[in-house]
Amino acid sequence: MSIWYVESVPGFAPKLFCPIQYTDYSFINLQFSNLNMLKFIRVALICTLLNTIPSKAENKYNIDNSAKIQQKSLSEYPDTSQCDMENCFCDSDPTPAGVMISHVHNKGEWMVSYRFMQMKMQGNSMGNQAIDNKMVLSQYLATGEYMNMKMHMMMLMYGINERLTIMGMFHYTSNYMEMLMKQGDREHSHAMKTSGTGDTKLSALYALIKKERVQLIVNTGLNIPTGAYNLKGSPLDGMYPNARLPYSMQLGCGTWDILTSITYIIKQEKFSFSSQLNSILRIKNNLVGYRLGNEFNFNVWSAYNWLPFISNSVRIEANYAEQIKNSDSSLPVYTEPAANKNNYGGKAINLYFGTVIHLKKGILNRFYVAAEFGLPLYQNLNGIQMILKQNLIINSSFKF
Ligand SMILES: [Cu+2]
Repeated sequence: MSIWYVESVPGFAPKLFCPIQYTDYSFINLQFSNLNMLKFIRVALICTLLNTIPSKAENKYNIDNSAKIQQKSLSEYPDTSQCDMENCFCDSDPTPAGVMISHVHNKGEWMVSYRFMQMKMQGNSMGNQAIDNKMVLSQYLATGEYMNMKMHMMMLMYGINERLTIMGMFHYTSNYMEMLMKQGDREHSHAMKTSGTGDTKLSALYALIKKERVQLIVNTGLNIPTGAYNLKGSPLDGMYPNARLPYSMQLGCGTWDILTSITYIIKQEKFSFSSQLNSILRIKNNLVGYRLGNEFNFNVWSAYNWLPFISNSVRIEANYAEQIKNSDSSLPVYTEPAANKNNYGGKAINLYFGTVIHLKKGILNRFYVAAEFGLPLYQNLNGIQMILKQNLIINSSFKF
């Protein structure tokens, strides 16, 4: 087994945001083969927006039932845009570890957070069917067998005023991939590794609604291509000698992208519910001559605070990514699936279980620790791609 390294200076694995994988958890494999993801995302957006007017519905309910039921409408809850720290919505934040945008800060408040993500992939799929190495090797010289992607993220947030918060996010990524190569009649293993700092994301979050029990946050931002997207193999490499590595082994996407999201959260005494729609729109090709596909991500999650300082959550994440537009013409498309731009993008649904620990006494109120574990429910991907087995996310933050 030969191992070769590519150590990059700046870098980021764009495919951590490419929602792509397959599962062998067939007992929970939902069959949505006729599901049109774009239609789904349109519906999801409409649902999120419709969710934002429960106060009207509830007011009507209250008027209809006022004689019978003493129920408070959401619009009657105090507006917390001027709240003190102890009473803020954000101070009992049950947001799962994998959800990035869920709150704005008070004026002058800082938050620093560290998030770790690890995705493990094994085997290959074509569309929504698992396929064996033999099948892949009938079309390519090599096939991915196992992949481990780790990402470290540092995030900084600052409250400009009670409704507007700015955010910066920095990445360090490492990718490890084991492959099987075909050389004549013989097969041999091969590993590749890339690591380095990644793209940088800057965002502005605005709370359209910031009440004690309901929040609606819109976010718009920019992906700054600080990650390497021109990593090459070593001169002695068997597959990419002095040649550029496939799209998925690069650490950055090389493009300035527009990030948007809309998040709606309702919080009851112990239950909270949230839906969120995220998108990454890529406008121009990078200097190599391609751009990754646009991406859409829809999250629904619910959390239950069964003790004051601990909550558990269930989250469903639906992803849709388009194919790569144009291509890196230096990549020989028959080498391996990852070198062929047709093997990128698709639809996937993942299920996550999470825990949040947030002690609310004194200085500890400023700390937040959360972990989430994800399993794939469904995937239908373009071409041949590796199968997601699990996703682990750990997040901690501190406010000051
Ligand atoms: Cu924050």
